[in-house]
Amino acid sequence: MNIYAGNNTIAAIATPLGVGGVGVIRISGNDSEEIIKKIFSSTLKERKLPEFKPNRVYYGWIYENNLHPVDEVILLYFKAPKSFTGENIFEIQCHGGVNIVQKILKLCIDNGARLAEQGEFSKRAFMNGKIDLSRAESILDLIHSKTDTFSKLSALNLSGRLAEKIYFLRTELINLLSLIIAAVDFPEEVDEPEYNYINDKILSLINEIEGILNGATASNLMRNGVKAAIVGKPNAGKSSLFNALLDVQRAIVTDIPGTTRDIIQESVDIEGIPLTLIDTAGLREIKSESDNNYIEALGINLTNEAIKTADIIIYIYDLAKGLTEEDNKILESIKNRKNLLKVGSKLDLAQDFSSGAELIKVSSKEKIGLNELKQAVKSVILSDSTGNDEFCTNLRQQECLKNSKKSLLKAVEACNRNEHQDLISIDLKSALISLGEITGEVVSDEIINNIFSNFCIGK
Ligand SMILES: Nc1nc2c(ncn2[C@@H]2O[C@H](COP(=O)(O)OP(=O)(O)OP(=O)(O)O)[C@@H](O)[C@H]2O)c(=O)[nH]1
Ligand SMILES: [Mg+2]
Repeated sequence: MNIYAGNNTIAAIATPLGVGGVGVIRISGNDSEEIIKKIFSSTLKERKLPEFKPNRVYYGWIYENNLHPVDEVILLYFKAPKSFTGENIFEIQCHGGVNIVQKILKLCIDNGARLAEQGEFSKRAFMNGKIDLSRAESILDLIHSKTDTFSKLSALNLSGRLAEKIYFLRTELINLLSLIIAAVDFPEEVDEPEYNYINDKILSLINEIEGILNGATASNLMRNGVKAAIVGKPNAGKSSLFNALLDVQRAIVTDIPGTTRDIIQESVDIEGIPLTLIDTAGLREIKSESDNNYIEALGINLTNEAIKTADIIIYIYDLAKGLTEEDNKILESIKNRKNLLKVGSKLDLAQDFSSGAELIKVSSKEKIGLNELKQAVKSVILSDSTGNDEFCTNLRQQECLKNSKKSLLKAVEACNRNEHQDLISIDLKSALISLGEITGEVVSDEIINNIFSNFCIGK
């Protein structure tokens, strides 16, 4: 059933606003065909409409008053229920200019559509049973993913990996509940299942849930990324290392100490984990109050802020000069920081190719030691994660899994105390509800609205 019956046809620009080859405007709802019929014609000589058949492509013109051309377009028609939203959808592919797409959208709205809210197309797809909640969330992940690994995992969820697993767990739980409830309701006819049997079944479910939760840290890291700040005294080679790790000349490099005044950050993919790399201003004490120093002092303040918020500190000193008093001072101020990596720079000048356990030696100029540094960053990141990424989950889904596990543990305890099975079934039902929240079988409007409000308009 289409729960949006009535005049509630929505339209939005589905492509990013800007100049591009193609712009797409999407219309979804009962009136989409009526609206299209008012603004589309196969020719401009006379008003001519094709007979719209589903899954066909139509060529023609979007026009305004008296067949005045707006743009030459391609129309795609998806008929309910075989469309993304489960409703009648028309997609107008026009030329990708800011004015054109906005004008066509306005025509759709003037002729009866209303502007879609954020995520409303995906929300309708969910409400009309086209996708479950975990698939809808994976669309969001896919759009925002910054690394190849995360895109691949999100695409797997979109294909139903997590949903199928949850469906399997729910089925197991429903089967167990059925045995218990049948015996509770019909004690004369049905024997209650053995406590050992119930216990084993619940433990195996807990085990499965823990398996999914093992990937939680890795999932969160891939979704949110980590921040690493490169810190050291002026001229230590921070910007050079920053550029070398990014493999582009992003930050200015000179032999003048105090070159970098601002915080520069860029994202880099460290084996599937998005790392925000931050180049900072060289740390030193500023004594005089000249204008020049004032700007540098502002930069140093920003650096100190960056140090506070970074997940990883890459501390760097010049191997050719050795550890100076200034270096030691900086090191002293950050020595208690978690995830501190020490890097010796300009290895090509130092001619010191020995390797130390604590120190990673690099030459940004000769591109030596960069992979070693990346590996060190990666192992710091993964140090508190099992690295299990079989299942990719978000915080909301993890919370549901944890709640489900909690209820199952309570059920196990009740089982061990040989409680009345009616009581055990209450905890099992709670566990079932928590699992259902992941895919959206049981979920409140508030949660649904919250999820879809993170989508962009047109998605
Ligand atoms: N030979 C050699 N020179 C390097 C290397 N890395 C940096 N340098 C030189 O060291 C000088 C300072 O490098 P930067 O990367 O600007 O140093 P920084 O730490 O960003 O300096 P500030 O921004 O002033 O704090 C420049 O002249 C670089 O060319 C290296 O690996 N080998
Ligand atoms: Mg610099």
